[in-house]
Amino acid sequence: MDYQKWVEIIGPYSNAVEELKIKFRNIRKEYLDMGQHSPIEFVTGRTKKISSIMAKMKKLDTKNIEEDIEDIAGIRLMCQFVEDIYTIVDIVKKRTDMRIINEKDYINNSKESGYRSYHLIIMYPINTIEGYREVQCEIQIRTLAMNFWATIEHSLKYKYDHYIPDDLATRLKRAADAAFRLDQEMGEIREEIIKAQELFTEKEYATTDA
Ligand code: 0O2
Repeated sequence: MDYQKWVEIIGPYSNAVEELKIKFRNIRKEYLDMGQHSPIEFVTGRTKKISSIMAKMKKLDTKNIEEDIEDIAGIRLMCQFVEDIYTIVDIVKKRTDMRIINEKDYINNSKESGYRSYHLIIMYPINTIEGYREVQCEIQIRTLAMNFWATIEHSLKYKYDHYIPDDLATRLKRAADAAFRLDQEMGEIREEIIKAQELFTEKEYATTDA
């Protein structure tokens, strides 16, 4: 397939990513405007690289890009607390502008590697000059600790071409469990942290006004 064809395939997914980034950032803004803790700390998004799409097609032994590659459009939502992840899932479930077609709970069922995240596969409607259609998009929801671990593990996977040596993999697994214990500890003092953050924000405004 030539480059122009790839650009045409990826274009609608790129539109979806841009729109979804704005929508999730607005959810954060709404919470902050109401003086409340936001379950979304920050939002990132990307379209999958052509080389990664091709590698995944090979892995899945498919030629059907649009149906079988779920994460051409990918959104990542980072949270402070594990509880926030489920709040976001509920928010997405209630929205009328996106439709969940699959859910993967890698928090209660962590992957062999130690990977934890909550994945939602959604169908998202877009309007292009060619008309209306829906595109698949993967939303990964994770805590800051889960994100720290996944980012590091991802670069190691890249370095070792997906075959991380056993001793390193064991250490990574231990690190993933430690990150999860950190999340659990933070979860225990969640209310205390949120109150402190609210105070901190008020103080910041007071300083700005002065
Ligand atoms: P990239 O480079 O991030 O795009 P499966 O075959 O069922 O195990 P599948 O179908 O790829 O996996 O879906 P899954 O498990 O929901 O994973 C989709 C994405 O989740 C991955 O995309 C990663 O972004 C992330 N992910 C899943 N497992 C791991 C893991 O062990 N470590 C890290 N760091 N990320 C993970 P890609 O296309 O694999 O990679």
